[in-house]
Amino acid sequence: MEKILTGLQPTGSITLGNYIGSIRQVVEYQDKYDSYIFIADMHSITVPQDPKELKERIRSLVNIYLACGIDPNKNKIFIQSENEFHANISWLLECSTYYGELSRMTQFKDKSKKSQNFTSGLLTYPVLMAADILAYDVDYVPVGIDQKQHVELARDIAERFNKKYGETFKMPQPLIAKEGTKITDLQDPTKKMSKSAENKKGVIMLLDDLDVIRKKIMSAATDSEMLVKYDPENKPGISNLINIYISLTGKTIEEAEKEFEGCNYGTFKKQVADVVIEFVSGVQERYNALQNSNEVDKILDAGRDYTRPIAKAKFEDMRKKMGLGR
Ligand code: ATP
Ligand code: LTN
Repeated sequence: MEKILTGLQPTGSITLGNYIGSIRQVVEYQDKYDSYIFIADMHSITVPQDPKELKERIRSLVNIYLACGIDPNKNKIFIQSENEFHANISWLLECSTYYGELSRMTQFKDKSKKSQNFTSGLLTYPVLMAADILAYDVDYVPVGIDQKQHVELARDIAERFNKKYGETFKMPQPLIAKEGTKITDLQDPTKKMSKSAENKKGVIMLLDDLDVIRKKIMSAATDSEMLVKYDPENKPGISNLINIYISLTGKTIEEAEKEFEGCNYGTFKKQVADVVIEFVSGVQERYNALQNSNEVDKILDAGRDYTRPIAKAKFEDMRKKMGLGR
């Protein structure tokens, strides 16, 4: 079975956009691939974090994924910082990576522009990501398009290391999900629904209060027509609500348009809200049960214990080939 690995940063709350555009696909992958999922907590500290909040977000993120359908029997789920070999491998790889390569990364250029006092971790971030990937000889790395460049760098580093020290790493490939449905902001449907949006009125968080979700949907921006029709260009608000509706019901655009023929926008929004609330309340029920149990600790212990020896063996192999130690 081919292997995939993906890392999740424990920053911000998960939105309905994240679920429809990304988590759903990860849930599908678990039946096709030998899947590794980890919380990239060491990547998150490349920018300032509050320690107490970070700890809560790590547990919360694992529980959200489990509540959304990630099956711990089909995935190795672990926390990056609990497997110290990622950082060890990262250092060895840093010494096969050029400063110029890292300073040319788009994410680094964008993020370093925002502050004068950025850490060196922000620069070396992609090497730690390469270590995450190369430690397990994975075939594919499911990532958003913004992370593709980092996976390509991991390939360059792997190739360089293999050439210099002998065959050590498998070449990973980025797996960019088929154009997922982009969910837009309910208040400004020309913008992506984003967890870092300043105004949260247009953003549905999976952990939002159910009444708040209903209000957000009922006050979503629409248009002056009275026609439930899929036309993202001219009717972005209505088209976004249709996208949400069909994503959660599995219906087609045509079926949805037919169903709401002649409906006013209030009735249509109420139906969308019902569907979203039914989905979210199921997620929240499972999430709350997990938050109140120690099941997640067992899952994370098992993930850590499974992955540590694999990453350790890779580290030892590299160390030996590089002439380190006795
Ligand atoms: P930020 O506000 O920090 O940019 P975000 O909410 O946009 O965060 P990311 O962490 O950048 O989310 O993305 C995580 C995954 O969720 C990516 O695969 C991305 O494509 C997907 N995703 C995020 N927002 C949406 C959205 N509105 N519609 C569809 N997919 C989305
Ligand atoms: N950089 C990624 C998170 C991440 C990752 C990884 C993804 C860290 N290590 C390894 C895939 C493979 C992000 O910000 N989304």
